[in-house]
Amino acid sequence: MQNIVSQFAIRGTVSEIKPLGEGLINDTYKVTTVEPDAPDYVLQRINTNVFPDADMVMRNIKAVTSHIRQKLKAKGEDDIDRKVLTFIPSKENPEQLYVTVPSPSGESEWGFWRLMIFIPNAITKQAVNPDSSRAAGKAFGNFQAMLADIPVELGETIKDFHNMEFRLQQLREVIANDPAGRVGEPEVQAMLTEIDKRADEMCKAERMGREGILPKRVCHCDTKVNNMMFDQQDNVLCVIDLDTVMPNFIFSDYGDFLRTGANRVAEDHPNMAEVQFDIDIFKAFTEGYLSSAKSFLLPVEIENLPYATALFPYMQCVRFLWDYLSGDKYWKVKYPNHNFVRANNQLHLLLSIEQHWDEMKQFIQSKL
Ligand code: GN1
Ligand code: MG
Repeated sequence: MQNIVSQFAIRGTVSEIKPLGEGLINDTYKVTTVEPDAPDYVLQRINTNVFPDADMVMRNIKAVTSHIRQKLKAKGEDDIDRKVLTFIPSKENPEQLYVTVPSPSGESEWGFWRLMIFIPNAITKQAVNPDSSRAAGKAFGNFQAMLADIPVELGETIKDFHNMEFRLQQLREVIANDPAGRVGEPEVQAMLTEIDKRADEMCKAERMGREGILPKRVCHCDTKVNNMMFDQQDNVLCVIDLDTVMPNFIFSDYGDFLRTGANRVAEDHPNMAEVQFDIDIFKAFTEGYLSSAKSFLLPVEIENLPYATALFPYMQCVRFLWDYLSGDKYWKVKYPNHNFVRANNQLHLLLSIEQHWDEMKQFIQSKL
């Protein structure tokens, strides 16, 4: 690993490299340096099963981070290195923000690695309260606002990632093949009935996109609570985990945050009675988001924020169920029906959200 780090244009002498965080997709390490004035770094191997075009991922990230950096400078912000991620170029090619490493046995590439500056004195959270939700809403709105005029077209790093029609199609295919022999389970059938009932309504974003009334904008597309860094005073520093940054409907960022932030329990909590939508978190996040995003959002986007709130638990239910029926190939599982429990949790979150339509709509109106 020392060897990999030495292929990047770093400052300082490496003293230690050890695993960092609990990410389920990429492998992450903290690289500590000896000199007090040299930064520490975060080394990551990109999971090319999930992100087949790692070069595209890094080109997107380069465009996004340099654009945000310019914006922060223009605004006269201080401490910019803590407010946007800084990726270190390879020594061999200063234009390239990753290095490739051959496998130990030499026959193929072992991995795409990248290195970024470690942001000191920052924390991530697994859960939010109304204050941190408001701050998060504002930060994701700002993130979209800063990227509204990015001069390059970003690539789609995972094709059809948040395309609801595609996710339902994937589910239908796995039902037809039933590779794990799980389709006949009564609980699965009951869930499929709930999914079918809502399928048409939930695909409306794709239809509006085709009709040309709903734009795609640069979005983060993985706005889970833990993809944001806070300082010790609970101010948002920056948004991290930029692999999925790509053009999408703004519903992605708004809806996916609420899916994790406004669930009273974790996304795999097994007691369905405790899966509840927290309307206070919804209100705080929405208030923060609208404060920074309402200047560029179209009426059709604002009107459909309650739909976005429902869409993401629905989509995640479909995706977890798809993986359960596939035989657990995508998400790591800790016990045999873990993916089914996750899917059921998301369905119950959706049912709870559906109890709050009017309240959500009224609240949004009151903030315009
Ligand atoms: C994955 O990598 P992570 O844990 O932030 C997934 C998201 C899902 C999430 C569910 C690339 O996110 O789309 O919402 O799991 N990311 C990818 O926990 O599939
Ligand atoms: Mg993450």
